[in-house]
Amino acid sequence: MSLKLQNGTRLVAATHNPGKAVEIAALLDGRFDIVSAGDLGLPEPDEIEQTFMGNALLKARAAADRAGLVAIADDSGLSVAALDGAPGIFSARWAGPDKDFGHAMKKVEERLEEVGSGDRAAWFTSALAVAWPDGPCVVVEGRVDGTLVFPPRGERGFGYDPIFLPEGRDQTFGEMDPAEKDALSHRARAFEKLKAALFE
Ligand code: ITT
Repeated sequence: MSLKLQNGTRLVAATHNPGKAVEIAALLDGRFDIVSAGDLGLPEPDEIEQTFMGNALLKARAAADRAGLVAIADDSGLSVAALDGAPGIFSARWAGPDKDFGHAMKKVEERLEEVGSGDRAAWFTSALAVAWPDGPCVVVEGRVDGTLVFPPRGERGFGYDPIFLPEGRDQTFGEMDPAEKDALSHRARAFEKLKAALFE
């Protein structure tokens, strides 16, 4: 079988995060016929793996097999150097059941105060996995480096965007135009690799 995805292929975007779904659709640039996991009523699998790539593969596999369609999943998160890479794969879980990222960003700030480090280096990672129903899986990873700022700045984007200042820029992901974030984000970098590998 061919591991190339033809334009117009029907794809499941295996995410229940609306902010991510918007970015995935923008980064795929109208190339595919996308249906979301939410629209199909697919359940959210437990993210039991220890890596971004492992969890991305798990989510893509679950959606592809359930839907009988090629699925694309993202597993991503914020890693803070002074916190030994936390929250990392636990980024969504730090926001609690209410998905309160104001709380999660506060927790990052408090943990940094606790460790007493002035190092504000951080990075976002995105692992993107594509799975064919009962078939193979491909996974790639992208990363963007930056520094953390407190208090949070900007209302755009989602998750930890308001505290993340990408390298060489003076606006946080929460302040910048979504198209600018999509030109340099971890997710965009992972998509570049996916495009090189899979898109016709
Ligand atoms: P799905 O698993 O349904 O896709 P999720 O939100 O649970 O949704 P993850 O397990 O991959 O997704 O968690 C990633 C978290 O990391 C996400 O909830 C955000 O808070 C954060 N994150 C990832 N990418 C981000 C970005 O571009 N900007 C800000 N925060 C981001």
